[in-house]
Amino acid sequence: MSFFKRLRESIASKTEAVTSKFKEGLAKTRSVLTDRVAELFTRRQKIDEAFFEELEEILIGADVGVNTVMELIDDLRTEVKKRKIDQPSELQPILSEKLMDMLRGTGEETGIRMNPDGITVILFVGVNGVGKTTTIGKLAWRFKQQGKSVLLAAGDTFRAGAIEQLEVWGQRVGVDVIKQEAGSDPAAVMYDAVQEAKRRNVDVLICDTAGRLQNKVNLMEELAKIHRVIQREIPGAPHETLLVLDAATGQNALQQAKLFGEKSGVTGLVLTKLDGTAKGGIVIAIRHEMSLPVKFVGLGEKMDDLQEFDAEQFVHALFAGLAGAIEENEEN
Ligand SMILES: Nc1nc2c(ncn2[C@@H]2O[C@H](COP(=O)(O)OP(=O)(O)O)[C@@H](O)[C@H]2O)c(=O)[nH]1
Ligand SMILES: [Mg+2]
Repeated sequence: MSFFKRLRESIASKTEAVTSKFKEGLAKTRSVLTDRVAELFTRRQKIDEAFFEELEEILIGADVGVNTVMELIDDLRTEVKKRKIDQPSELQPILSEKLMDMLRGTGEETGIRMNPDGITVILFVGVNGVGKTTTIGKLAWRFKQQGKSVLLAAGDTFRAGAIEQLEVWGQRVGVDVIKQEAGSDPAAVMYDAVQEAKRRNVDVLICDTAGRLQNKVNLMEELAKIHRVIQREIPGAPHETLLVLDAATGQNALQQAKLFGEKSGVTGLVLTKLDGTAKGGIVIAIRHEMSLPVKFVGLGEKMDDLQEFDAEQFVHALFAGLAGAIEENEEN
């Protein structure tokens, strides 16, 4: 059996596990990344400096990030020397493998870290419009599907319509929302919500927050205060502080990750709007440059459009068909 046949079969068996939604969601990124890589790998007959330069350009163009690309290209150069490879097609599986290594990171647990004895509190942070409220709705739905009881806290008291938006999600999913009037102190809302969560003894409390970046210092102070209130009422909480990033903003998302990640006790990332963007390469940059796990990715606006992140599935969804495309191009 040819090398490509074997590779294709191994990819096929793995991608069976990948939902079609995941692949669909990455379609735009595939068109700027995978298709261009396939074209390069078939057009170029030899691995040389010009080949590496073009590969570099494609990866940077797909928002993989300059630092990450430089490191990746250096690694590939080393492998090419070590394995005495000179055909681009031989490099393709190595590229996939390297990307997977970068995405896997240090192998921290995926999924939500649950409180083994009591209420699990999950706090959502991130700037306006990235998808916090939507992700909370989707996550609440997931927990409900698992038979867990959920309560939501409307901690974005700042943005007009934010409380109502969370309530709409609450109704859709069938969970209650603890709220106060618009403009009230978010820490007070959190206090109320924690009391109510304890009184009802729910499994999960998910807290929304405001994300007004124009007032960075205040935002960080507000988040710290929310943390303190929750911690005081439930020791060990919040069990997760998830930073939501809009993948469609590309390098901006990486900047936000650096800004928040350092200060606000973030334990994991959610990358939204991967559907509809060609900048999916940003996931690789963020994963590589931050020591935070990507917990979920958002692939649409509906209830079931939240996917647990899995490095292997991500790379397979991105590169499924690449080996086949190269082989096909070569046959023609
Ligand atoms: N296509 C797509 N849209 C999303 C996704 N997540 C959120 N959105 C949309 O992004 C907009 C802002 O979301 P919202 O939850 O209000 O952001 P927040 O300000 O951070 O709470 C809304 O129109 C959402 O429907 C996603 O994964 N894919
Ligand atoms: Mg919101």
